[in-house]
Amino acid sequence: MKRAIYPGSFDPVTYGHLDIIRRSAPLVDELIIGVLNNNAKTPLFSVEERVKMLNEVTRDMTNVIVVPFDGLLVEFAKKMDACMIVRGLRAITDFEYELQMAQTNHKLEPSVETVFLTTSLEYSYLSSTIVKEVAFYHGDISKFVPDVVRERIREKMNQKGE
Ligand code: COD
Repeated sequence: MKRAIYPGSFDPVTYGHLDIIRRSAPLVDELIIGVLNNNAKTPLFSVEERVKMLNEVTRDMTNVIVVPFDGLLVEFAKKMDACMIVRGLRAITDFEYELQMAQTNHKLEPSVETVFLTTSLEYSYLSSTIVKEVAFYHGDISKFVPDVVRERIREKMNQKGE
């Protein structure tokens, strides 16, 4: 069985992430969305909340599962018996970090390859950070995230008293 990991923070999942998920899932037997738990940055959503949202928005995709992980990505890939890491590339600004990460991961675990999908034009500007910033200032984020995610962001901002 050919398994790939699509790892990330997904804080929260956006239409840009979903586009990569939809395009990479048919390339493998199973796509595991790996949600980083021990993020150095303080996330807006807990790992449980991020996993739940991802499960909701990928419900129609039969070969996609969502799994939280801690520690090194390559260790997680080995544990899940995955041979591939999928990453999305937006602009040249992503490239340096992605190259460094792919090369480090390959040095750590040569049996795991990183493959890149370039962003679809309509999502090339989109990031979780931008979504949170627009939401913080009460802007319309309906073009950036699915309805269920929009609702969770609204609830979260209300809880925080914004
Ligand atoms: N279009 C296309 N792709 C997109 C878009 C978009 N609009 N938005 C995001 N993406 C892609 C990103 O480029 C990335 O490939 C993926 O979606 C996930 O993005 P994020 O921002 O949610 O997640 P990241 O980039 O913060 O995830 C970083 C990891 C969690 C993968 C990384 O920190 C990690 O592996 N940590 C574990 C520790 C480890 O092994 N470190 C050593 C690595 S060198």
